[in-house]
Formats: sequence, structure tokens, C-alpha cells
Amino acid sequence: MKRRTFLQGSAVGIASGLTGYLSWIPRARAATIRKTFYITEGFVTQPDGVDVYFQGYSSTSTTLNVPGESFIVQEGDTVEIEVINTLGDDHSFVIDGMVDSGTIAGGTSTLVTFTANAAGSYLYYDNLNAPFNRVVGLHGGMAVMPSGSSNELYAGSPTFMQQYIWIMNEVDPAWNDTISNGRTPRKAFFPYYFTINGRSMRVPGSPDYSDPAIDAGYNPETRLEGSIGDRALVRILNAGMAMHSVHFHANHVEWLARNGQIRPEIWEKDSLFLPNNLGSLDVIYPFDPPPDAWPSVTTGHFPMHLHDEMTQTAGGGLYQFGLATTIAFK
Ligand SMILES: [Cu+2]
Repeated sequence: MKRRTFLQGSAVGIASGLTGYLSWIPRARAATIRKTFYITEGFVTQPDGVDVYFQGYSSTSTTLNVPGESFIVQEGDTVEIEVINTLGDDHSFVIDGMVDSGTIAGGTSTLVTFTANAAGSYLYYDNLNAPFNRVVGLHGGMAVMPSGSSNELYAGSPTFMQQYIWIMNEVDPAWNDTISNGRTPRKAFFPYYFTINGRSMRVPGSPDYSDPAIDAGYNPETRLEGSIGDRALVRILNAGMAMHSVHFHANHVEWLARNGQIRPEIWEKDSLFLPNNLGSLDVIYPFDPPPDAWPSVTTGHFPMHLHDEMTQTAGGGLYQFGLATTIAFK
């Protein structure tokens, strides 16, 4: 089996033929949402051809999802997640402010039950052996919609038309290799790969360029696509250890929240600070011509990338194979 197939297995949006953004239909009443995650391990091929070990919350016992599947619930819902640990060592499932599974021993499973008690954007992750279990891939995103709403981050927020979850992470392959052998890394963290929803950017002419299963610029769960008048909510969650400067081209975003804290005033910004170690940002990208550009943007492709330069490389210097994606005005 080609190792890359592990990664393709995680491209849920492609497999099901759906558009990339996460769809949501509000309900009048709270419901019980059930999911199953298998804690598994495997390898993902990086832009320089190196296969790197990861662990993930996966949709089946024989695949690897890094990150775990994003999902949306509604405020007040009861969420029941069966977490099946197929590995030999201890793991956990935690959402800060909502639930902590406690230790799930190797070869056992736990039913994690909680109430989605507040609208917002959340990282679910393994908090054991911190930060190693989290950065080796055991993390994913959950959105909690305000009760009865299909287009707000929080009740009364500016409205959006489509929503995305972006999870940032970076990878030190030496750490991952040490973890694969059941040991705890001792050496200083030295990230070699930078990912958004588990993928890095490819440049035209390179292998895998424009393959939506591999290229972060084309993966539909990552790439922002819209027509003039669209508004994309982007829930940015940082599973990694590096803080970032997030830069959107072609327009400013409306900055709604950082680390789950609603901003008292909504500023329009093109660069935003994303804190490390579980930091988050919630922004709306308006597919509008920016007010201060001439000629104004109405079609074309533009980048979202990070302005901390190391993140734009892979393997210690392969430039523009890092953490970036595409903003496409259709
Ligand atoms: Cu830039």
C-alpha cells in the first residue's frame, strides 16, 4: 500500500463529493450527536518525499486522519463520542471547557459524553504526555453553532455564508520518530514541515501540484472559494507550538474572536497574530473588492500564508512548500 493513501483517506470532502466548506442546517431542538474515533498511527509523505510518522483520531481502525474529522454541532446538543484506542499506550480526548476523557489505556475504549455548552470554535486533542501526543497528530476541530442559527459565530455576530475550519500544526520528524518508538523526545523542537489541515502547499510544476488530496492550495476543506458577495467564516485553530502571523491577500478579514474571546469591536485586518499551543482566531473573509485597492479585485487566485518565514518551507529550506493555501475569487 502506498503510504500516501493514508492521507487520501482523510480527505472526507473529496471522497463524498461534497464542496469543501462545512454545511450546517439549524434545528429547533437540541439533539444527540454520536461519533466514533479510532486512535491510529501511520505515515504521511511530506513535500520532500520523506514519510513521517503520525498518530490521529481516525474514522476507521485501518486509516489515519491528521487532523481528525472536523464536525459541527449546535449549542445545547449532547455529544457522545466513542474513542477507541487501537495503540498500545495511554491517550485521551479533551475539549477545554467541555470534556476530559481521562486516560484511555492502550487497547481500550471510552464513551465521552458532554453538552456543547457554548457557541464557538474548539480544538479536540490528547492532553497526555503534553505536548507530544497533540503535535504528533492527535487533534481536530469542532464548531458549536449558536442555537437555531446557520450563519453566525455567536448570537448576534456578523453573518457568513460558508464556514471552514483550519488547523495549523508543525512537524519535527525526529520527535515523531522518537514517539513512534514509544519514547518521549528529549531534543529541542526543530520543525521541518508546516501544515494546514495536515497538508502543505505545492508550487506549479512540482509533483502533486493541484492534487486536492495532497496540495493545501487545492484541498477543498482548506482552499477558500467564493464569488463576489460571499462571506467565509474561517475558524483557525493552532494545534502546534509555533505562534504565527496569518496574512490574507486580496482583502482584509473581519476579526471576530481570539482564543474564544469575542472582540468588543470588529476590526478589519489583513495580518493577525495567532497564539501558539491551542490559540485560535475566528475571522470572516468577505469576497468583496477591498475598499483601498485599484483596480479592485473581482476574480483570480490569491494566497493566505504566514509571515513567519520558516513556515513557508519544507525539509529545512524547500521554499513555498509550507503552510499556505489559496483564496479563489470565482
Ligand atoms: Cu502576505
